[in-house]
Amino acid sequence: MKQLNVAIIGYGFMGRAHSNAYRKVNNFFDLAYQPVMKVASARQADQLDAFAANWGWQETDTDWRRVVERPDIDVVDICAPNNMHLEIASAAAAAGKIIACEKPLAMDAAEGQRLVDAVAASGKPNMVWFNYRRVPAIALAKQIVDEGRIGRVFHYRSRYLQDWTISADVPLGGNTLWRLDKSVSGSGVTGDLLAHSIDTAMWMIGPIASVAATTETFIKERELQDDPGKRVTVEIDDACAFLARFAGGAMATFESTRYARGRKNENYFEINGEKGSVAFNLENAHELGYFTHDDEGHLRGWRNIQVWDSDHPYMEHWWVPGCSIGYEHTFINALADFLGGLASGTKTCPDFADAQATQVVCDAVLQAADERRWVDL
Ligand code: SOE
Repeated sequence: MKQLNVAIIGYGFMGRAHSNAYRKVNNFFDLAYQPVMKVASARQADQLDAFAANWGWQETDTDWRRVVERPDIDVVDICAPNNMHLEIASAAAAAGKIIACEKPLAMDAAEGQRLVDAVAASGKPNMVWFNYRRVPAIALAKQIVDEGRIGRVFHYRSRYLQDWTISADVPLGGNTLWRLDKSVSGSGVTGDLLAHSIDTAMWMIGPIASVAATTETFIKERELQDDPGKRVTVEIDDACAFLARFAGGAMATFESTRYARGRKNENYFEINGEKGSVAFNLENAHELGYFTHDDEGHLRGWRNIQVWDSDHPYMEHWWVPGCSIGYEHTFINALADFLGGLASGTKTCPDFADAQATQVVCDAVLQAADERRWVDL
């Protein structure tokens, strides 16, 4: 196996999810490459050291610039907050590194385009961790659509619902709540959650041609996490709903909020075609709903496919049939695809250009909401 030295920048939720993937990927997938967890970088030395010790990163460095310049580093993995993606990924591209970047690609499409140009100039492989493409049931939905089993698509229906910001006492900013600070996140649910939905939708049925949207910020002021007592205006979209028309002719609805009491991470979509439909909900991640009109009339009905057999996407790499896999495995599957692509020289994961297409839609959605009109892409 060829070794690939990895540097990870950031140690939050995604830092942990990616670290777990680097640790396990060669245990489950037969690959030509083996990632070596060389160095972890973040600003706060004590927390960084604890993170590195827990996950097995060999070294730490609080200066990401020094890390990115190291000649022994092959891959730079960016898990830092969104407002740092541009600077870190640009430096990594200039240093000729392979880049794996968390979603969304950037703060907005202007930044995203600069990153697409930077990786094009470097010519090195790159990917963005839209991990939900690697949920076996979502990959199976894609297979069913690609096999033509649902036929011409009329409708795409999507919602991504959470409830963790309902309390007005949740502060904003700092290490853990930067997603609520627009200057760090770029946007609210649009960039954070709808980016997943848009990526999945365009992967399934092609590009989005136009959007009309509405957004809301329910809690207008919050206390700063790092400066208790100081209150600031909340600028992110707490909720967003948009209509879309796909270039292929399908119409769509997308909804996202962090104010759906009881919904923790409901990432749902349904696709209705001429011959059939598929439906998926991340809260029952090992199941895929499938309806086919091809069945004989008296047998017609929604099937609930348990996606845990070895002929389902990814599942031959995991346990015996009937043993489902979970959230963390989607990152391992994504990494396995990426490493497989590096070995074969083929693109296997959403790359910066794909993520930029999503970023452009996110920008158009926010513009449509601001200007209360349809925006063409
Ligand atoms: C937000 O709560 C969040 O962690 C997103 O940032 C992730 O991308 C999503 O997968 C789960 O929810």
